[in-house]
Amino acid sequence: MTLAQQFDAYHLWRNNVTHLIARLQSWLADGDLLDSQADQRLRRIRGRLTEDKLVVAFVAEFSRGKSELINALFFADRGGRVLPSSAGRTTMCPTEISWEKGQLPNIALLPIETRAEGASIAELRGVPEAWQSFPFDAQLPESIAASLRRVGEVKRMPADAAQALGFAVGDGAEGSLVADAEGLVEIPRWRHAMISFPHPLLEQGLVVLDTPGLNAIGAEPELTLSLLPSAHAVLFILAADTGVTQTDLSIWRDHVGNGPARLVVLNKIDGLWDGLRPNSEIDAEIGRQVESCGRILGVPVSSIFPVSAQKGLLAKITGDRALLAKSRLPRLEEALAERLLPAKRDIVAGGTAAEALHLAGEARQLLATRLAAADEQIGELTELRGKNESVVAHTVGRVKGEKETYERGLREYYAVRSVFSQLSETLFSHLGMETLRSHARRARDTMRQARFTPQLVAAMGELFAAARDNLDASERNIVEIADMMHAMHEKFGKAYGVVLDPPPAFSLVARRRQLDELDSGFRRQFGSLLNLLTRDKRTLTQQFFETVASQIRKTFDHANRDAEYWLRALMAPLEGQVREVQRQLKHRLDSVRRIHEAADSLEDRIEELMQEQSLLNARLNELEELEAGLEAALRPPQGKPPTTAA
Ligand SMILES: Nc1nc2c(ncn2[C@@H]2O[C@H](COP(=O)(O)OP(=O)(O)OP(=O)(O)O)[C@@H](O)[C@H]2O)c(=O)[nH]1
Ligand SMILES: [Mg+2]
Repeated sequence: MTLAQQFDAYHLWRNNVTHLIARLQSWLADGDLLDSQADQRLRRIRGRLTEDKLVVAFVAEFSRGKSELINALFFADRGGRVLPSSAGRTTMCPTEISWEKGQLPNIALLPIETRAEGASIAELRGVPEAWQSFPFDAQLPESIAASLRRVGEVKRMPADAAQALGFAVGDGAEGSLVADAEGLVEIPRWRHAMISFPHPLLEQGLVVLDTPGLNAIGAEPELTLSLLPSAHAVLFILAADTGVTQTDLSIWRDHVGNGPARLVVLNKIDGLWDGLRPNSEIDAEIGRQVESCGRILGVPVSSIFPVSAQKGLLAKITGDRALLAKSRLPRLEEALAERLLPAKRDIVAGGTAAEALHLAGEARQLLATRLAAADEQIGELTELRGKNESVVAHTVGRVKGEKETYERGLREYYAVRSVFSQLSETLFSHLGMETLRSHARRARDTMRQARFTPQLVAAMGELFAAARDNLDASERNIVEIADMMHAMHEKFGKAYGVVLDPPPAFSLVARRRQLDELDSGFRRQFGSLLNLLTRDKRTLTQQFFETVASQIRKTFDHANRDAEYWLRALMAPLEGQVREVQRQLKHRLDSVRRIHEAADSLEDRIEELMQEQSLLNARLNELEELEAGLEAALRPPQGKPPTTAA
């Protein structure tokens, strides 16, 4: 399937899931089974389903053909180049291309000077005044080209001013900038570009992230520590004419790594089409190059895609099918589609499945309790048929006794609930944003006073250590809470014959791993950059620090949300059942009392209960059908094992 077809299939699936969840939501509301928290939860799930984006990032040393590949993969239908692509350095700043209906086609650029202000790109996204915006006419290729060329704009400034913005100035080694005779260096004019470009794939939620070559990559920690790690797929591009150079290798190691959704592209294979050798020989040579790249990067050859972006683009524009096949672009397209969308589907399905099905399960348990109570009452009342007044009085006494015993038993439940609240509070004190903020404040102060690199790194190390300690302490809390609730579920279930699904498992392992990845990414990147900088490490250090701190914040934020959801999922079913059993006992007592007082006829009451019974059975069937629909939609497509995505 092509990317466009995969996108269509994904959207069909997503609309189906959204529709099923909406049905579940209204069904729960109709049956009075939806509390406000659960309602909010379902709303959020639906919001998440409609808003989701898919980010594909292109990373490489300069001039490997990133921009050309983007043009060939996504924009060939425009009949020419959309992104500028030329020899030497072309793209000077990270460039995000996306589209939302109703926008005007334009390019918004963030001046490089904003680096000195300490605000992150993420923060500045919400500040339109910080950006310079240039609209273009998406129907006119010249208008598009003229506006998009701005991503390549540079400016000259004194070396120390450039250093104050976090650029490395040196002898040109490892991408450091070299000052000219007047002491000026050339730096990118913009820090980040956001292009709004009307396009069907972009409208479906695709976001393309083009990046500049090495030195500009490394100098924007937010790109490398935040944008790239969160991309759904990263394409790393090599060129057949250069092979894997030292800088390619360091970009690969520092910024791409080998997460599951990483694809390696060996571009410019047309350089080998010399017109003299037979195709078989050329193919063999491409095969050898692919193998050698695989060996050096440590990836299987099946993840390496030899292509010619330029010929692929040309072939698409001129409709030359033979050339397109020869460019091998279609295979890359397929691989991208196959890895990207199923992976995305699994992530979305995973999150959605757990939450929506859990809520449905809670409702099912409540209905089951109601049904069991109706059954029991029918039995109880049927026994009273033809019995005298004293037997009825005896039954009233028995139900009353049961109700009192139950209410006494609830004391234990209230005690557990209060311990639960205390433990939850402790959990949030470890996981809380306030704690994290105070760690960050301390680390920031230490960094300000630090004068040498090891001190800087140590201060960051302390922040990571503090964050880890908090996750560990939270994990211990989680185990304690889980044990207690497990016992409570079991006890309650046994005592009242109520069937409760086992409480959901929860752990912070994934968050812990995020933290570890951030830590090692930071160490690698910060370490190699600091070696480059001879003086004025302040701006860069500050940028690194703020990026890391905000990523840790994000991790904790997620952990908090997960924990909140988990605690609710632990307590809500129990709470619901406690109330339900209480209500049922009250009903039973009321109805035998009324029969005793001859206010109601026994037969009428039995008839009523039987109607309720069949209504509950019908509702349970409806719910089961809804659950089955959701489960089927959320199961991975047949024949394909679930993908693990980055
Ligand atoms: N022969 C050949 N040249 C290519 C191919 N792909 C790109 N190029 C050329 O390589 C040069 C660099 O391409 P770009 O797309 O600008 O490379 P980039 O990776 O975006 O480079 P920066 O933006 O500078 O980081 C341009 O002159 C392209 O025309 C290809 O498949 N074959
Ligand atoms: Mg480029």
